[in-house]
Amino acid sequence: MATMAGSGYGTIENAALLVDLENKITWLGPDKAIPVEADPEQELDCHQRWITPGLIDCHTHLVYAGNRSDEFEQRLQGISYADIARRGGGIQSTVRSTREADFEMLLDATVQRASILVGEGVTRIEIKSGYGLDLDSERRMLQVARAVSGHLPVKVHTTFLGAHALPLEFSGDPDGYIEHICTSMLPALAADGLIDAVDGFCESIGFSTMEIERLFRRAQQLNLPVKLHAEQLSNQHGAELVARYKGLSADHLEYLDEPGIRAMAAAGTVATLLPGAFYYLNETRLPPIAGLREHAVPMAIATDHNPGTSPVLSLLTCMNMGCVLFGLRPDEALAGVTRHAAKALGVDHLCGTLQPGKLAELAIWNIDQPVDLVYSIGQNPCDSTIQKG
Ligand code: DI6
Ligand code: FE
Repeated sequence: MATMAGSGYGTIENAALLVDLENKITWLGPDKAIPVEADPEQELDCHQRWITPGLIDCHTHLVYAGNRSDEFEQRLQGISYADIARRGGGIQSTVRSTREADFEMLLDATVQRASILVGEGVTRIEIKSGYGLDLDSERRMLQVARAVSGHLPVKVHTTFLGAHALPLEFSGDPDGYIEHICTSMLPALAADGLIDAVDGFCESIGFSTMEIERLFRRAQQLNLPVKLHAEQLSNQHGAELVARYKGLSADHLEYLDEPGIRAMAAAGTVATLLPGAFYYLNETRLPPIAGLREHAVPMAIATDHNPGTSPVLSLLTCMNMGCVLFGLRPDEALAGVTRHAAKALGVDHLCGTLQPGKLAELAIWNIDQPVDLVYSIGQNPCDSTIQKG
């Protein structure tokens, strides 16, 4: 068992784990040391497989309609992501398709995508809105995200990403759109209980730090935690901003600088690395891994699954990319999709490591050692997951 508690993998050989009827871990250790008074109602023999915490994909845009493979082809011909966005493609293209899609179509597509992640050991997923950009469409996206856990053994955390792009109705008026988000969309969707956290796209082709700060102030009034797409394509000092609001995470971070790292370290904000987007955009600027390590900023890894910059549906592949492209150690990659991903969702007191008192959200693997999880691409060593008992 790799408990992922403490440093390294937290390995226990020939491990056993006791779970109560509320799906809480009550004890774990070497099987020879199982307390004599334990008299389990049900036993599951994992036959020498490895057990890890269930994997957590803490940054996804799983709900959307349409297809953007044509843009992939254009990028391969040398047109940049930012240029495609300026020509009305990019996020706007997915907004058009998503607004037209009804609840059932979106739910079908989302459950299909989520089931691929779950089949690779994922037991929790964060899902963002942000392809609706009007109240009804954003609500539908969040309702779809919430409905996923009724179809699969996975827990879903919903994030409101109304500040993803400027909808055409507000063309040339970002202030008006932020105002609309703050006075209408955000409070209404929060009142519907559809928002676990608030996110934004802080970028020259997204929203400025001043605009994002207005959003964060409103989120704070509503007691909603914040996170941010920051320093992906340029350094906008978004990481410092989200750290000032004690944000859960700053995500992407290729252009993060030293003050940003220090601010995140002081605030306890997780650095969520998204190597899938780095890979698909052929980015060459690496996130400052050495600086993040030096300042002990917890690093999570997520798929950022979306139809534009990261159409990858494999968290294991992203762990491999985190190692090969970003230079993470395999144990850091596994911590990035367990302990640190749980912290990025604000649920590290509940899951992300195997420890007494935490939930028994487990992944069971056909591997010889934990490094096998990141070693190969395209093999799926997941035997099964346990979620909700
Ligand atoms: N950064 C990203 O990588 C995605 N959103 C964002 O803010 C891209 C979303 C898309 O291209 O559809
Ligand atoms: Fe994203």
